[in-house]
Amino acid sequence: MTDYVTVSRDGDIAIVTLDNPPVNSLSHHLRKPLNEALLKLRDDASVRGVVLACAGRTFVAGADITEFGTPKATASPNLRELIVTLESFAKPTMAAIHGTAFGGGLELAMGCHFRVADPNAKFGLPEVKLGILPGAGGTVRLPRLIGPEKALKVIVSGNPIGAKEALAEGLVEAIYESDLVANAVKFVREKASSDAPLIAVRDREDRIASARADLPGFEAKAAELLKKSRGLDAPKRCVDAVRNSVTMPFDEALTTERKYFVELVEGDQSRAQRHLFFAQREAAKVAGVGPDVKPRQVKRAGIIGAGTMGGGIAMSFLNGGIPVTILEMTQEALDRGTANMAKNYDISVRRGSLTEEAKAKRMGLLKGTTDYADLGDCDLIVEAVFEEMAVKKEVFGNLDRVAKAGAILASNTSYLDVNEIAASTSRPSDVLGLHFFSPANVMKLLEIVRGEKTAPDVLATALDVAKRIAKVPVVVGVCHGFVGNRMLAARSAELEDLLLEGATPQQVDKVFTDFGWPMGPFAMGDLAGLDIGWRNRKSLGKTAAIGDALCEQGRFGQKTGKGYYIYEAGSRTPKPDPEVEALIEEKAREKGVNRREISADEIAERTMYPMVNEGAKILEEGIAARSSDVDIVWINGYGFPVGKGGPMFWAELEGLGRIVDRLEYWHGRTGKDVFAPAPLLKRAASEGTGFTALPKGKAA
Ligand code: T1G
Repeated sequence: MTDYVTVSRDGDIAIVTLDNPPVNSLSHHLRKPLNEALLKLRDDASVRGVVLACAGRTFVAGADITEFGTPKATASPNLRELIVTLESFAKPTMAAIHGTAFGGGLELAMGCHFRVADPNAKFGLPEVKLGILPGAGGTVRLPRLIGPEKALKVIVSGNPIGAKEALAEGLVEAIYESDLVANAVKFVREKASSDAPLIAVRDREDRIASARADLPGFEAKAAELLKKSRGLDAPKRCVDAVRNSVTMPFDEALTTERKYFVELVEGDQSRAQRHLFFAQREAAKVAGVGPDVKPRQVKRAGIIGAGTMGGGIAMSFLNGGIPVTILEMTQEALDRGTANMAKNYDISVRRGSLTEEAKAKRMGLLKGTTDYADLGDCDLIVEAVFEEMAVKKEVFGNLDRVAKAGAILASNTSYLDVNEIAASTSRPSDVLGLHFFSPANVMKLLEIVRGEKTAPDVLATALDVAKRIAKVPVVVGVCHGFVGNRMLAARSAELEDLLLEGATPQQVDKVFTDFGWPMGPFAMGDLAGLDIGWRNRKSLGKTAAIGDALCEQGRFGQKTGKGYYIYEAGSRTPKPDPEVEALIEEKAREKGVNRREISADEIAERTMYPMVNEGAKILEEGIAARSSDVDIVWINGYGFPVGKGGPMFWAELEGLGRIVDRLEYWHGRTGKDVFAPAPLLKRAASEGTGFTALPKGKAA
């Protein structure tokens, strides 16, 4: 039990220290004593100023999200009442900020007259990422401190700004390299002795007045920011609330902000996004890999293969500050690969998201070689070679020979059996899969494939490295395609037949984009390259009448200017192609398929429901430990719309009973296995428990 709030004195200045591990979130058990302490200090004539600080690793990181949906969230004193108490002070108040002043934490700090910070502090209002908006005055106070346009960017993106930017924009008064609280006390004492009037943030109008003069500029900025948040309600409400801070009196804007907050927090989108917040943290908690299992040290990584995947994986490590030795078979391939990596960094520099010196620093951590022996000092080696078992086994044979004792050997395979790869070495307990998603330096998901013999500390090391290279890890078991690609196969199984039976590529893709996917399966195929699937089918002795015909005509997608769609010179925008529709009709005739009108519901039922069904089978087999792990895979690896919480969370919203009924209908009509409802899905539907109530498994 900690003292959540302690009050100490430095002469005539009071220091109020909050202590609510792990991130000082504003739980009710913290709010109550804090409000009581502040009221006492406000009326204590011996106190001439107050500094608000936090113990532990960070200033207040926000409201306590675990209280949402419970009476505690709004129990008095709520956060808005706390801020009113702060703003009723006639003496200077200051927040001394270290770590991350996020959400309600930043709102609390803006209830103070002043804010100071340490150089590494971060400031943000990430509520939009939880499907809500700042609900304690953030949308009306932040514009008064840094201007509505800047505030709009912070609130709509949900991304933090650093201390330097906060100082430059006027969010903080000073940055102190050391002795943050002592310097804050000095600052407050000077203010208490000054004749200058104390102006609460709510009463600062200068930044608002100038914005009022240029509302069209504000609207243009808002429209630009909203482009990236298709289908989500919260970003739009964030814009409305910041606009209100400019066009409405403070109290009216504050009341309206509250109305928006209540509307959003009770909606499915926010429930979905809050589910994902905790699901991502849950996914990093792996059975048998508790805090007692220490990760191995990874000072240097080895990457085998400098192609698209190998180069992207190498960049992920370099971005995390981990030195890399990258190996190719020939100097020419090595030079081409490293040149591609430099080119990718140049694009980021041109975009302004990377500085030249940061690029140079990262490339300076890279060593290239064509000699396996040079991998001898690597602590972790990831192969990204051709997706063929024989090739993988040859590579691991070489690694077994040259890698030092204790080095972790990882395969980036998308489908193949990691146990079989591990068995081809003398050190199977040091082997696992690290499945990155293309482009590997961009996509957040990392499927950590746990082999039967993978040692716990090897998994702990993979989880630790994932955090260092800013990936979102999910531990999965061994099966064809693990979690993501196995479910993708189920989602794709009906695509050819849907075209033959009457749908067009653009009609199917529209069902997906209307659902919130960034693009539909056919546009995605054209982007990735249809020849990949074609080669995969041929290796498995499978055929796809339309997909094969397109590839036989050299229509591989965007890279050839034609695939399911046409891509006019240099454009990446898919345009429907009458030739493709004629090809589909011809193939349907050849197969004696009578084409018919196909509804959007049918398309969804024959693609997304089998995907959920496969997810249930994956849970049954223990390939994923939790349904929320499956959600995290799809959000971070395939662009599943965050407002729907991932396939398993969405399925519960959709109704598991309805999904079972429709799967049974299509199974009866077609006899196809992909529609046979998984027993676990039927049980979750009949017991009405949903997936989340099922016992938590351990990824096999
Ligand atoms: N409430 C409850 N628990 C939280 C929490 C929060 N706000 N933030 C983190 N945790 C838990 C988290 O689940 C994990 O628990 C542990 O703390 C460590 O977190 C009115 C309504 C601060 C940058 O959205 O961004 O304020 O797994 O693993 O990587 O307008 O946590 O250990 O049991 O993430 O060092 C707005 C969310 C809330 C910030 C630290 N604030 N948190 O990252 O640790 S809404 C946020 C973060 C709000 C107001 C509105 C990060 C972090 P466990 P962690 P980390």
